[in-house]
Amino acid sequence: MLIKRKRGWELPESAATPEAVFWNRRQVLAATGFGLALAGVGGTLLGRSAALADDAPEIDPSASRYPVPQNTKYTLDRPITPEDIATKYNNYYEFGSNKTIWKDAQELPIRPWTVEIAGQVEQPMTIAIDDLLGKMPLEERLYRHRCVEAWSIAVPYSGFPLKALVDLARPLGSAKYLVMTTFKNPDVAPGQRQFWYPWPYVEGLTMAEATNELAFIATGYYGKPIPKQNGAPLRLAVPWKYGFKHVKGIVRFSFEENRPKSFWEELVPEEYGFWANINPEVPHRRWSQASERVLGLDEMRPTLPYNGYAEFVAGLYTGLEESEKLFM
Ligand SMILES: Nc1nc2c(c(=O)[nH]1)N[C@H]1C(S)=C(S)[C@@H](COP(=O)(O)O)O[C@H]1N2
Ligand SMILES: [Mo]
Repeated sequence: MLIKRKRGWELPESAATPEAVFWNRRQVLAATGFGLALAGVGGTLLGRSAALADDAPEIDPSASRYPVPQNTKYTLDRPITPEDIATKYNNYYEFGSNKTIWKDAQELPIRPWTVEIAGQVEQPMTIAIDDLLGKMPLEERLYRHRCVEAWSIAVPYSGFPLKALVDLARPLGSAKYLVMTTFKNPDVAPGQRQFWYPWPYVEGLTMAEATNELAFIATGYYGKPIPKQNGAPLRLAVPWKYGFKHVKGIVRFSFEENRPKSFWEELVPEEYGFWANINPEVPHRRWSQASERVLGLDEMRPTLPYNGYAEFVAGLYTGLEESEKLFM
């Protein structure tokens, strides 16, 4: 029972075992609304497919959208990090506090996935991820990523400018901040059973930051749908800010009048704040931020102000230096 392969969400040749093909077909049926019809055909069949589903590779229904054209405006000063490193050395506390959560993150179901647009907007709405992807202008960008822990990577994200989502949401004049929230599902995310963390993970930007051209929502990585460990189906990328601002697995965009308290700020306010702009001259309370370990190269490199993106974003902060802790 072979299905003709013509779309990205279908399987690569190598993976097309009979089980995988069956699983594939089941997903197609579910996606087109024929799932119920299949259920009517026979419980045995369905039962068997469910049993096989555990081993079958999961097919991301957005795969046919990638690769997308590259926006060449954003350039790197170093080679792209090998994909195998960027997808296997991660921070995602929902799945554990070590760097090797990539396997555990596969437990996260990413379909169906509904995104809520809420707060100070003309019309609050919920939208299914694949409908949202269909509305957004997808492009690829090469960005540097600098973690507050002083390691860095350089990666190809696919996705859309956050401003496109803001335009879709039509915020009211009273909206001052955009607050983004990660899923909460302790059944699949063991870290979320650790009660001392303030789940769900929350991050925020000012409206000026959110509509800056660099603010990006990544939905793809290395020319494919973004892997779960990197924040599927959508995560923030704000490359002038430390990595912890790059909230993963977003389910909610809320436009707010008041500044949110983000996950790390709530947990360790002496060390992590709202702004988190990268500045080599402002050390972390426990280590220097002057240089960074470039993953994949056996190399330390000096960290640049705003991670090298000052020309795009430094102007956002004029006049705030005195009153705000911009660099933690
Ligand atoms: N929901 C959530 N988002 C998160 C984190 C997290 O623990 N939970 N970690 C952050 C940190 S500290 C970093 S450095 C980046 C890492 O992204 P990457 O694993 O895709 O490189 O994700 C950020 N987004
Ligand atoms: Mo980080």
